[in-house]
Amino acid sequence: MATFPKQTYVERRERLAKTLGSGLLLFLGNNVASMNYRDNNYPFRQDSTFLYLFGLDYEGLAAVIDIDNARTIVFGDELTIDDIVWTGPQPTLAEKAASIGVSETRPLAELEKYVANAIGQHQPIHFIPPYRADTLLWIQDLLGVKVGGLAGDAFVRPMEVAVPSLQLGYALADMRNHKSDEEVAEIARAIDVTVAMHETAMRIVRPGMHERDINAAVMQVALANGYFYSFPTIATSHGETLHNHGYVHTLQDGDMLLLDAGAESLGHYAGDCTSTMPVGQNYTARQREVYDILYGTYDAITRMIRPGVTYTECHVQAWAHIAEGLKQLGLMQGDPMEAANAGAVALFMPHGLGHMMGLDVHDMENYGEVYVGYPRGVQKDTRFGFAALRLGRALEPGFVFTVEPGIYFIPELIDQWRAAGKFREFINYDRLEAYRDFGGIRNEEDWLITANGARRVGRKKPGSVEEILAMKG
Ligand SMILES: [Mn+2]
Repeated sequence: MATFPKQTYVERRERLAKTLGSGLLLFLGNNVASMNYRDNNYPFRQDSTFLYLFGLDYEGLAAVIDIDNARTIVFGDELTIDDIVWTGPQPTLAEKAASIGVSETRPLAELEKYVANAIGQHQPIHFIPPYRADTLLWIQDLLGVKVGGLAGDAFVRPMEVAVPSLQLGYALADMRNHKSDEEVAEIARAIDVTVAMHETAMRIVRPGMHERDINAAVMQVALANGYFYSFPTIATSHGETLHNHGYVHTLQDGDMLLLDAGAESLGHYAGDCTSTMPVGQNYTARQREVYDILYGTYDAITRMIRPGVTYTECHVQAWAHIAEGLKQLGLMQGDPMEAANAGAVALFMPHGLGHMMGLDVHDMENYGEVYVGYPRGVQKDTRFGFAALRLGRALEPGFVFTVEPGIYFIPELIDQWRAAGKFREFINYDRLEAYRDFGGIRNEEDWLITANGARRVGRKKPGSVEEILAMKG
């Protein structure tokens, strides 16, 4: 039933309890979310923290780890005959709980009493930030107070507002940031299907197709493997719009298609890759020049990542590499490293170099990015470009994350910077005019930090010009 053996979940919960030391840890599973009326639902997706600790992929569950009273309880209800008629039989609650090493189960209605009793005893209650409206209301009902946004101390009576627990967020982020071998194997399965999605697009794309055809074709690959997507696919000839979810353009000879798509495995681990391929038989000479700068940047970063290197350094190196290349094209000038450090290359790459990946495609972003991607107590650099870096900490063995440099020509941003006279010492705005209609390109693959280096997770995706053109046959 669960993705991993029972012992995996037992060990995770024991380790978490040991790290926290005391208190009541409260975990609410996800419920089905309605699309347009109550019984027409989005596909069910369990909460990732619940999956990580309890592995049970069913709606309507909650759980507590009551450290002070040394008990772990799964709360839920048995199916009614109506449920069984409409949605089929399931194991009993006791069987579900036993499969992940929990021996105590109770009806969902008893959760309220259990939490009320803990509040009455002034027991500190830890929970993670709710990101769904119904979960927020559920927690507020259970605690009897409003829940605030910013994390802080555990809730204990008589606080008037409860906030997500900083201590719990850091403890979980530390565990989930370091992937075990069995997690890496599951991520590799997601990536293998992700790579097949990208290869399919490279094989079929041709002038006259629509972006929606590519979206459908890559989704077909995920679904035919029994998988789903780990985020809504981006398939566009306008890659300069970073999150382009339209699928409205007809693909023409001379266009490039940017595909940012990933599969989610049966165990709900994510893959996340981006490819930029020519729609016709080849890249134009100008596209190839810029693409080679991009892929050279990607390649240089993959040689740089190892334990101890900070991802902020990698990000600035990627910017410097891009500046060096754009200098060759006459679009930038001055010292590439200076341009990178000053933030001038954010004009061409306004997003971060990558992010953690695991049960969530941006792993644990629901806890808050700084808990996951930055060292404790460190706030993000708020300058344009730097602020978009989701991962900025020193890399450690077990980290799985994306390497995804991009080069974009965003006319509105170019105009704004030019009008403001920004970084004139580094950017040749006159030469840049000829690239206004270039679009945007990105290459993204997923890497694991090992004891003394790094390795790709899963099968290699075609990334260089030669590899991508070879897919066209
Ligand atoms: Mn990504």
